[in-house]
Parts: sequence; C-alpha cells; structure tokens
Amino acid sequence: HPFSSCPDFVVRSAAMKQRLLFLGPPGAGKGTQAQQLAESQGLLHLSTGDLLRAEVAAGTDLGKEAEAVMARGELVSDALVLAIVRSRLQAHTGGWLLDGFPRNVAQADALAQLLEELDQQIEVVVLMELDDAVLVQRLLGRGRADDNEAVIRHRLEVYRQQTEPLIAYYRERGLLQSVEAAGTVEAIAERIRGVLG
Ligand code: B4P
Repeated sequence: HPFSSCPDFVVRSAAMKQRLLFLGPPGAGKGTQAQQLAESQGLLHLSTGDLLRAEVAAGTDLGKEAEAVMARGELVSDALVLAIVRSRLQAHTGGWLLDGFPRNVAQADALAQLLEELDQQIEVVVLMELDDAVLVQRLLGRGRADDNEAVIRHRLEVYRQQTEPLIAYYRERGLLQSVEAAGTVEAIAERIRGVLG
C-alpha cells in the first residue's frame, strides 16, 4: 500500500472503527449486537428506539407524542428523534454506535450536518441483512408492545420505503459493509468484528 510506511496509517488501520452506524430491518438484531459491541469496545450506544421507549415509560411530553406512533409501527417525527441524537452526541467526546438511526434520508442528511458541526465522521455503516420470514419470527418471539403481526408487517413496509434507500446512500459514500444476520448471536458478532477491523 502506498501509505503503509506512514506510521499514522499503521496506527489507524490497526484500530477498530470507533464511529459506527447499524442499519437493517426491524428484528435483524441491531439492538442485540450493538449493545454487546458498544460494551466491549467502550462506545456510546445510542439506540433511538431505546431512548424513545424510555421517554414513553417516563411519561414525558415527548414520550406521549412518540407512543401512538410507535404502536402503529410508523416513524416518530424527524425533529423529535434529531433533538434526542443531537443532545447525546454533543455531550460526548469518544466513539459511538448509532443503532436504528438514521431511518430515512432526511435523518441521514441531518446527521451529516450535525457531524460536520462536531467535526466528526462516520467510519463504517454495518448493514444487517435477514429474510422477512425470520424477522417476523424473531419479533413475534420478542413480544414487545409493537410486536404483533400486523404492526410488524407495517414496520417492514416502512423500512422498505423509507429506510432501505439509505443502503444506496451510504454505499455511494463508500461506507457500507453488509453482514448476513442469520445464525447465532455469537456467529453474527464475529462477522461484524470482521468488517470493523
Ligand atoms: P427499534 O427499537 O430500533 O427496534 P427494531 O428495529 O424493531 O429491532 P432490532 O433490529 O434492534 O432487533 P433486536 O436486536 O431487538 O425501533 C422500534 C420503533 O422505534 C420503530 O418502529 C419506530 O417507531 C421508532 N424509532 C426508532 N428509531 C427511530 C428513528 N430514528 N426515527 C423514527 N422512529 C424511530 O432483535 C429482535 C429480536 O430478535 C429480539 O427478541 C432478539 O432477542 C432476537 N434476536 C436477536 N439476534 C438473534 C439471533 N441471532 N438469533 C435469534 N434471535 C435473535
């Protein structure tokens, strides 16, 4: 490699990536993998789904606004989600793992602008891919409030229409890495580590 004699290149290429996005359909296991990886790597795990559910549980105004939308399997407003992400990222200096955000092109554009303000860059986008039949089975097994079959089908549709365009968006920017999300939690974690090295 032309830069391989440069010490800075060696240091950076040896370290695991520190600023990551997890992308994929509902039930692909983003939350499951993100939690483990963030813990082992000392990254801030920012799950917009978890943060919204915490607002709902606390009965805040924001939570009241989000609750019905989430129960229908639709996306909470961009402004609301962005406010949550912005406050967390502004207050943090180390690495981070964004899980379930962005979920549409408007959110991705807003994130790009926020990161420019913070002088930070996404290093890799991990796309977790899995068949619909397996997704539905996993979510029915989880049994969260928004995990009944009709709502799951709707969330998959919302994913196809609004979130899937982000695959091309990040591929064009040279950031996308796909990982097969079938198999055991440990096997998938191993594949993810493989694309982060
Ligand atoms: P999220 O909380 O992001 O949840 P998810 O996409 O449904 O699930 P995830 O892929 O994280 O799967 P998990 O690891 O839990 O979103 C929920 C809602 O919040 C959205 O519908 C939306 O309304 C709102 N929201 C969130 N972010 C938003 C945003 N940016 N903008 C607007 N709205 C937003 O795994 C699923 C199940 O599979 C679990 O039971 C798990 O134990 C199991 N599992 C995981 N890995 C497995 C494996 N290898 N084998 C077998 N089972 C496995």
